Amino acid sequence: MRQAQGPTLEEQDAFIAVLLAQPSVANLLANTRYRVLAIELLENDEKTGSDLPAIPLRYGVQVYDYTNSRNLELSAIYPDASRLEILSSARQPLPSAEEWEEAAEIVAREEIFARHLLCGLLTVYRPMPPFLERADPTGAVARTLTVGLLSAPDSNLRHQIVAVNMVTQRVEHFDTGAPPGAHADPTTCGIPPFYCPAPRRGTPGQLWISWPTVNPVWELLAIRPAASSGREGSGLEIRFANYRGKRVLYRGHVPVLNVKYAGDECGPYRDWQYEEHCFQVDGTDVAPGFRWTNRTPVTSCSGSDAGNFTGVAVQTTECELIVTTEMAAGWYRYIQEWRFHRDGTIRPRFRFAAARNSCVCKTHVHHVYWRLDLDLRTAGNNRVEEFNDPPIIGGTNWHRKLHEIKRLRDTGRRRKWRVTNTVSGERYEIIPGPTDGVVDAYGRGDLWFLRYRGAEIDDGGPSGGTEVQVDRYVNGEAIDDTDVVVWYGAHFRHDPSEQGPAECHAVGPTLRPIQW
Ligand SMILES: [Cu+2]
Repeated sequence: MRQAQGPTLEEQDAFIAVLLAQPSVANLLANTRYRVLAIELLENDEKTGSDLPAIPLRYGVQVYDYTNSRNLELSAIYPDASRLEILSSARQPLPSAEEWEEAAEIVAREEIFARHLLCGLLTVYRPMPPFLERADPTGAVARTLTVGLLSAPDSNLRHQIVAVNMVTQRVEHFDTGAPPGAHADPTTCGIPPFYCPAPRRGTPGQLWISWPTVNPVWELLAIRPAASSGREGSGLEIRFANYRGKRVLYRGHVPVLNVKYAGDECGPYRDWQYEEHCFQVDGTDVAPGFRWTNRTPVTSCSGSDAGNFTGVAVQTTECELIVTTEMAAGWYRYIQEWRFHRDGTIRPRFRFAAARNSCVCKTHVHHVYWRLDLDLRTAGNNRVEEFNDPPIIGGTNWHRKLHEIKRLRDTGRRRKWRVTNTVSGERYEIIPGPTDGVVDAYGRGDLWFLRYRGAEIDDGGPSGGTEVQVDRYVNGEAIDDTDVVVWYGAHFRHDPSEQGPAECHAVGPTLRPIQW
């Protein structure tokens, strides 16, 4: 185990201070009220052949200027502030923990809530959607965050979601009890919420892991959600994973995560995968955001939203290396795991829970999309084949994928896939999880096989709606015997009449070595 190279949090903060002190920035922010909301890594994923995270690092620092209702993106290559670029826009970055805490304080100052909050008859929580995006005729958006107010069961108070204008510091109520796209009524489902502040987006934390310590079979770089890539983050990210000295996975992550309700009673939502939520991990801190443990971490799947740690738990058993994280998006809780078996099997897993709210009482589907950049031994010379029984092409069970394509799971044909190095013969199978769901129009697809492109590390962002946009990359490029990327979608139907929202069911495929 060793800490990966890169700026520390202190070095990152010092760099932000230098950027803010540049005359061009200082002039724009003079006499304004502003806040640094996030540090995004503006990444170029072009493969260099070296197993080092991209250096130089291009940072996009998101600074929100409340006085002028605008967002300033300061982009610069660390640690050089001289070629700074400034982009001013009406973009609404997601709130940081610090910003949401200010919104909650504004709510607590309201006379009608103050006493009830103090006496515990009301509890604030982070709802969905996280902010309201209402532009005035000039195109400016008054920064407006949402705050949920849960009422104690024995009180006569109303459960509602209010909006807080961060510029005027005024609280807005809704006749329906909630802003458009959400619900708040007396019926709630989920576990009691526990607030724990998430580290700011961009907070560094990555760890090289070799396991077992003696004669390791697995070597990989794990990146905490706060530092993950992609426009919405991509969860607990795995890079440069080698099994017995040979590359399996160049990069594995979750760039897209959606929630879709029947009849759109709430949402649909596109969530984010960089906000870490606390869970219980007892062990030893080995790097910022990484804790080594020999006990199974206790996540919100246990029914408790509280915890003593945010980041990534590293756990080993007799046969597995398991890395686990818990994330939050509004009231949703996501538990993500990567399990690396001694026999070479990789099991990426995702579980779904929620803190108390009214929306999750209604049937909804969680759509989770992994991006798996498999590089079996080498980046190039990889071939994808599909198995069907009964066959769908002639009399043969396996057929090659020649061009980029989207595919569906088909349990009736025991459909599965395999990726092979055409030169040296290493081979992994991709076996769908038995409960990875049936795609609907909103979910778009189950698997996509694409030609690797360095600019395609997420889906490029939503287009009009919130749906995954991987289809935009399917444009007929040849994929046989090249560098291939697999996207894998799972669709988990959450029906509260069949199971409580706190029950956690795992979805995800199995990647198994056949020849190594
Ligand atoms: Cu759910």
